[in-house]
Amino acid sequence: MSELHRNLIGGEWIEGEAVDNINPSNTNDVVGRYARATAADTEKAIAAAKAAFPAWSRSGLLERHAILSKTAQEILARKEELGRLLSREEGKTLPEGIGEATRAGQIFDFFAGEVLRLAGETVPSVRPNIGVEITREPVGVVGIITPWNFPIAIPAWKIAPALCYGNTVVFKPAELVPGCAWAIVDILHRAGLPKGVLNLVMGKGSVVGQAMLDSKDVHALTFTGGTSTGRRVAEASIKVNRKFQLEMGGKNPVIVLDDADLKVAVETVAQSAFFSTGQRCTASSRVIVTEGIHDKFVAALAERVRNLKVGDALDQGTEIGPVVDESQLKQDCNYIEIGKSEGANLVVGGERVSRSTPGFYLQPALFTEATNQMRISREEIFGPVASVIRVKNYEEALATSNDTEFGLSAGIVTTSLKYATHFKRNAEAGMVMVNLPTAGVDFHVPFGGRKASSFGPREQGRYAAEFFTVVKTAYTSAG
Ligand code: TXE
Repeated sequence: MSELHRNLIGGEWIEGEAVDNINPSNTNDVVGRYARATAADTEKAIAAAKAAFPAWSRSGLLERHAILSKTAQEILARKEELGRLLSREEGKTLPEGIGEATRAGQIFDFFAGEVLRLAGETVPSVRPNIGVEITREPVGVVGIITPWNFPIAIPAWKIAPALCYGNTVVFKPAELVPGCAWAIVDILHRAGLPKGVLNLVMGKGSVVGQAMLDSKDVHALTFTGGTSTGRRVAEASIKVNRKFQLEMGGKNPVIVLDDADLKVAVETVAQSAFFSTGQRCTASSRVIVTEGIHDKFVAALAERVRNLKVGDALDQGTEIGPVVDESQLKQDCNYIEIGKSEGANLVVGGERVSRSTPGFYLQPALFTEATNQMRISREEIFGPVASVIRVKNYEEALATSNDTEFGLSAGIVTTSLKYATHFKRNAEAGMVMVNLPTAGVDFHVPFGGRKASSFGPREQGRYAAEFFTVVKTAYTSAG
């Protein structure tokens, strides 16, 4: 039997009930055994983080810089191995897995630099002989709750800034992906983090996550996941006056205009909708196409989707890995049935397919003749399922793209500077893409959405300081 990967609480590796981590490409393959934390473990982790905060919040900048930098170097040196682990436990393809591991390393590298760049402001007072200093301080104990779809990048973009700015952390990864979470915590621990600064509690959302939400000693909570869980985080946080940040779902549009380059349009939409098995909050599932290009675009896209190679995430040549688990696969298939019953036309895919190993394989599904009012156009499916909505012109395309409760990412494929410029200004989304997939963002610039997609300050890049610090304004009289 393989070694049990334990939780890290107060600097000690703590036993717990063993849970198998299953490979969605091959359910006979156990990726590893991981300890499940209890509510009591979670309380201990929070207490350890609280105890470690005074010293860590005043720790030397060079100490923090060295730990984050060392972590970045180890992740980058092991990116193939970590990428493989990621693909094995989550199901995205190996190049996607290695790309994500690389990005995690780059994020730690970025925040290793940010440690040395935290600046404040000194301004004159409106009163004579008084000076005003504006500084940023760490918030305290930060709770981090992450989803399964980016098992190493999302933990990295929350843990790195939390530690960079002097906070201590209690980290709860999604149940389906403990492997990457454990690996990243192990690397940080060995890089020299003092006891209790970073605590890992793997386990159920309803137990471990809930214990974090209920604790008055978690001073800030950053969450990425489903909309209904996000609401629980918000409600629980308001009760204890906790700072919180939510990244939730999307129903991201991509517009294809008559003047688009057909090849660019097909590739942009195929990438946006189906890569990473459509399991990205920035994936596009609403393809809004103007009349003049509609038929030839749909024919070319259907051809591309028909030929997408679905298979084992680790196999060379696989373009689309499996869906993450049985329950997500059921959700995807259920929405495909809903789409058909609503009158959309399933032109290609949508059926469960088998491969040489038992896994959760779904042929990417493309609907046409959809309307923006259908449930498949309004609710987040979170799988390789996209619908084409036909519109008359740019104005109708823009109105349709904004007619959603979400607002994470929005794309347009056009050769017109006029429409591209207008769209960048008028798309109701946190991120706008011109001739680029709706998913796939840089690690050093802000990430986040509007409306029901996000709440609170942006993540990533220098904007992360907004959430992971609190501002202090100090006045000094010359006497
Ligand atoms: O999310 P959950 P799930 C969407 C997507 C998907 C759906 C459900 O539509 O089909 O959400 O996915 C923890 N207190 N997205 O079930 O449950 C949980 O353990 C505290 C979109 O994975 O929200 C996990 O660590 N925590 C999203 C985290 O919350 C709780 C990415 C997210 O899980 C909790 C993922 C509780 N009571 C899913 N219950 C995106 N937009 O990126 C659960 N958790």
